[in-house]
Amino acid sequence: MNSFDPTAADRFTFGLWTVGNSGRDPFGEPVRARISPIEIVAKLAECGAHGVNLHDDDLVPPGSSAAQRDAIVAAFKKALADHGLVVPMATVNLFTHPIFKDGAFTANDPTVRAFALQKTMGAIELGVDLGAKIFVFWGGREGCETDACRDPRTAIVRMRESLDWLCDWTRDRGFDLKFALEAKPNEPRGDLYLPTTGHMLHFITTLAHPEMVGVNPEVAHETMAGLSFVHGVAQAMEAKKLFHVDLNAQRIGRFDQDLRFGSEDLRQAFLLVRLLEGTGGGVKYDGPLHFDAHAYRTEDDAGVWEFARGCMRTYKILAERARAFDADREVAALIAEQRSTVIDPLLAGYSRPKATLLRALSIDAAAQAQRGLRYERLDQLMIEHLLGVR
Ligand code: GLT
Ligand code: MN
Ligand code: MN
Repeated sequence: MNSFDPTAADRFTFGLWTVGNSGRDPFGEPVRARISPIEIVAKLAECGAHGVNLHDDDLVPPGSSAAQRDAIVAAFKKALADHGLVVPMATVNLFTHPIFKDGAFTANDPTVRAFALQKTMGAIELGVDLGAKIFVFWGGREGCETDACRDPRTAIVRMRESLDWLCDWTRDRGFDLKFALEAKPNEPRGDLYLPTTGHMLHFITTLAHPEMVGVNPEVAHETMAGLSFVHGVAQAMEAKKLFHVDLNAQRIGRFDQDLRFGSEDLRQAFLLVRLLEGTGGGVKYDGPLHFDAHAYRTEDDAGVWEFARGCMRTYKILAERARAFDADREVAALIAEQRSTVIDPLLAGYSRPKATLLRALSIDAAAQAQRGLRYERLDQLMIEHLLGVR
């Protein structure tokens, strides 16, 4: 074992649906046989993961009787205990069943919305039973192909009604659970409502219990829209709303690829790990590090576990590279921002005397504009750390 091999202390988690992905896509049938949840638990523990997350339907097949459900859950709990794995997060599948073809919480038909709430309450109970402290909402069908079908404002109102309802119900049941909202710009719907982490962060401020609700940003989702994932995560952290994070890799302009963490855009992956680990300063993220990704369709079962180990090792290698980067004196000197004991205090917090002083400041804009900021050197140093030559 070397220092990049994962251990439970690293807080790495995978979903049953991730390592359990059978390689089915819109153009092709599965290429791998189903791996049972119990086998997944054993294998993840062997690979050094800390936890496993699930949708209600990943563990308990829809249509199971209460007795079947209880037997499945008991066997799963035993496997968790035998292998020392935990379930930090649970979620609900509100996208596979055809009833959700027009959405779940935002569907026009109130019967569908009622079914979505019923299903979510069952999934919350299952998650709490397994010890989950975070419940993720990914509204895969909460969108449309034609905006003629529904006023998009109505969709937002329905989303709020559903989340408020579920927050109140969760409180009423006395569950110790937080909600994390996951944004995605499109796919499977033409457009999804609340398409980015920023949209979600504002939406949360309009809820009845905003303190219960945060975000679960996913690398692939922000990147699909061509946005900076690092900026989205940073905004969530600054707002103390990063409750969970979905790590994977993605190329801009493609379908949701959910690739092995760090396998595309290493530079963004490095900056993300640096942000989460706080090596450059600021508060470190201490929640679960979840890989919402799956192995290439070319792989057999051995390739799946190779994929899982790869996600975790790359995260740890990048964390080590980030520490080295931020411990580099030349880097620190280049990053040190300019400070002024005269100007800085004028800019923070308005007062009339400050406004007078600020307006009277003599600033040589031309001289200021001519200063080179040496970010080329800084970025090259980052690349050299990333490439392991410094
Ligand atoms: C689905 C989706 C993910 C979500 C999962 C949780 S399900 O795989 O693509 O981004 O996080 O519902
Ligand atoms: Mn996700
Ligand atoms: Mn995805």
